[in-house]
This record gives sequence, structure tokens and C-alpha cells, in this order.
Amino acid sequence: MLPAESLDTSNAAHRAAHRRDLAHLGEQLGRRGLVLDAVVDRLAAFAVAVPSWALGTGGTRFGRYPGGGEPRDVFEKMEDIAVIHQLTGATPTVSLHIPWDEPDDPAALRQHAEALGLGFDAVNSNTFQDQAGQALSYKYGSLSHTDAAVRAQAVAHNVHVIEVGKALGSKAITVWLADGSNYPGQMHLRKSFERVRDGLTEVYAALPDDWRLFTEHKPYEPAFYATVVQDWGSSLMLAQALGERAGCLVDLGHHLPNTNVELIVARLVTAGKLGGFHFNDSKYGDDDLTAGSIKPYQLFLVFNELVDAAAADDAFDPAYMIDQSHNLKDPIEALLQTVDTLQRAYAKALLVRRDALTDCQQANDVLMAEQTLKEAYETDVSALVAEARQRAGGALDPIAAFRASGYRAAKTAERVGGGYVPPQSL
Ligand code: LRH
Ligand code: MN
Repeated sequence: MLPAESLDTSNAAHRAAHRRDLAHLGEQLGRRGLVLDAVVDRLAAFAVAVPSWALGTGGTRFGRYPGGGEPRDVFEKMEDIAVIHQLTGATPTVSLHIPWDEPDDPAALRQHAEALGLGFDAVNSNTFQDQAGQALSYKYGSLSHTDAAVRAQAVAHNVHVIEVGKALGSKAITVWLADGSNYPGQMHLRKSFERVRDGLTEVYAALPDDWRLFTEHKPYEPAFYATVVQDWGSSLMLAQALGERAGCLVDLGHHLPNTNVELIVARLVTAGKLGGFHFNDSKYGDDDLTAGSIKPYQLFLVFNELVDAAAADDAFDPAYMIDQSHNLKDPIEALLQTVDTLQRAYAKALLVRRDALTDCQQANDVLMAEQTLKEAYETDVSALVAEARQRAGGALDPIAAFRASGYRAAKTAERVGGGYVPPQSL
């Protein structure tokens, strides 16, 4: 954690200007019939889970350029995530990847996390890599494999991940499968999918009653011809076949260029099967760039669908998680930037005058319908998100506070030896 005074010092430096900006924004929103405090309260309740695999510098097959002070184990990752939560007030949970960040002693990790004010969101299984000592290879797939013994091994791994999650207090498992083929004819397109459905049915049967299972679709990579769970339709078919506690996880980067992702979100809401998100951004493929860095308007349009859905359903509760690879930015700074970007997209979506929008849609007033959305999107919500963070005990300017704290330099001096082990070849 950062010393409280360093956060106070940073906020004090920003407070006077913040008050003026907030008053101006409040007056502006008042003229639109919007109540700033009501928006701040909803924004202050926003929370997103941090992925355990994003605290170290990521890389590609072409190289990795680690920075100093990287966490050397999952316990040090918790310390870094606690700093992000301290500064944003919006990251109280961690999404763990097993076995990448599997704790030797889950109870000890849970205690360490709770002491830092953290909990655990969905755990992630991994049948897309062969682990040392693993009996059977996933080279030709896992739950879709033609060999029943390999499928049974993959089911057992997922059941094990649920057991680890139960010990940590998690309430969900995310299953992303790399299963697929590189050449036409290599894999039976129907039977491979049906084997996955049957395997997930066994995993679903092992879920505790209060748990959810998320299926995550992806169009390609590492499979380059057909991926078994390739698109939202395949994911939806699985979630519908499994049962009511199964939902579809939308990783924003898992869509081919020009895909209308907000429309997919709307369809999954209509189906009652929107399980959650992996927030990030991308220009070409599954680039895992910082959320909102390439397509900020799309991110706003996704949150617009989420706010609209929540207005129609009090029980609406998709899981919000980040899934990024920080190859060039300091991982903590990139995550602080990401949380700020998500808070801004959500804040703008909360500023949409929905009755006015509905009237324009009903009247087919195309231009004013778009203008009503753009009015919210083009609002500078800096003071609003800063106020929500401050009310949650966080920083008005998290990145400024983090840089001023000297945390990275301190960790670089402290975390020597026993170097960070990056996830293999992500
Ligand atoms: C696959 C994916 C999945 C994770 C992995 C880290 O590309 O998005 O969510 O298991 O990244
Ligand atoms: Mn993902």
C-alpha cells in the first residue's frame, strides 16, 4: 500500500481545481436535467477485477522487455493490485489464472489478500498449454479432443480449478479453450463442438450452487482455420445447453475487425446470457491493448448497452474483468489508466438522457437520436470520475499519485533475485 500521506498530498494538489471543474460540470448537467451526485454515487459503486497475469510486463513471441520491480510471485501481485485499488477505489477483486498463479497454500493467499482488502473474482482454467509432468498433451485440443482420456484430463483440471477457487472465495470459473484446427478436414466441425458441450456439462455439474461458469469465445489464435468456440453464437449455444448459471464472457479483443460488439452485447442481454467481460482494446487481432486506447467510442457504446440493460433489470450483474498484456507500459500505470478509462466510459453512458433517446428512436429522428448519444459521449467527465474515486477514498489523479509515490522505484530496489516468471509465450 502507499503511505496515506502521499495520497493526501497528491489529492491536496488537485483539490482546488477539481472543485471548480466539478461545480462547472454540475451546472452543465443540471441544464440537461441530470443530477451529478446521483451519477457519482452509481459510478463510485463500479468495480472491475484485475487479472493476475497482467502485473508483470507482457511480451510476444518476438520478445519481452521487463521493467524493474516486477512481482516475483502471486503474493507480490496482490500488493500491486492493492495499490491500484487504493488509488482507484474500483478494483477490489483479482481474477486468478491456474496454474500460472496457483498458490501452494490457497488459505494463506486468501488471508494475504483479505489483509490487503482484496477478494477473488472468476478463476481461469488453462488447457491451452501442457504443464510439466502432465500425462496427456493438449496439442490437438482439450475438451474437444478425439481421445476420451485427454477430455477427462481437461475436465479434471477444470474441477481442480473450481476447488482452488472455492478455497479463495471465488464464485465463478472462466473457460477459454484454444481448441481448434489449422487446416480444413483436420477436425470434425460438429463433433468437436459437441464434445466440448459434453465436457463442459461435466464441469458445470461440479459447480457449487452459488457459482457461475463463463464460456469465452475467440475467432482465431492459436488455431488458424477453425476455433471450436469461435464466436458468440457458439458460446451462447454452450451457455444455453449448460444451464442458468452459465453465461457468455465477451473479451472485446476476440472479434474480427469491424464486428459490432455492442450489438453482440445486446443480443446476449436479450438471451439473458451475458456473463461478463474481459476489457481491453485492439486494432487488428487479439492485441490485448489498454481498454479504450483504439476504439473509445465502441467502449462507450458497450457501456451504453449495459446501462440500458441495468435500467430494465435490477438483477443485471455481469462480471467485469480486465484482460490485457502490458508489453511497453508500466503494468500498474496501464491498469490505473484502464480503470480510469472504464470509469469514464461508464460515466458517459450514465449521462445519456434515455427518455429523450427513446423519443427520438420512436420518432425515427435519426440525427437527434445520434446527437443524444454523442452529447453524453462528448461530455468531459474528468471531474465526475475523479469525484467518484475521491469519495471511495482514492486519488483524484491516480497516475500522478502513483508516480509521485516512488512505489515502482521502491519495488525495483526491494524485489531483487528470484525474478518474475512470465506466463509462457502468451
Ligand atoms: C485468450 C484469453 C483468455 C485468457 C488468456 C490470458 O486469448 O483472452 O481470456 O485465458 O487470454
Ligand atoms: Mn480473455
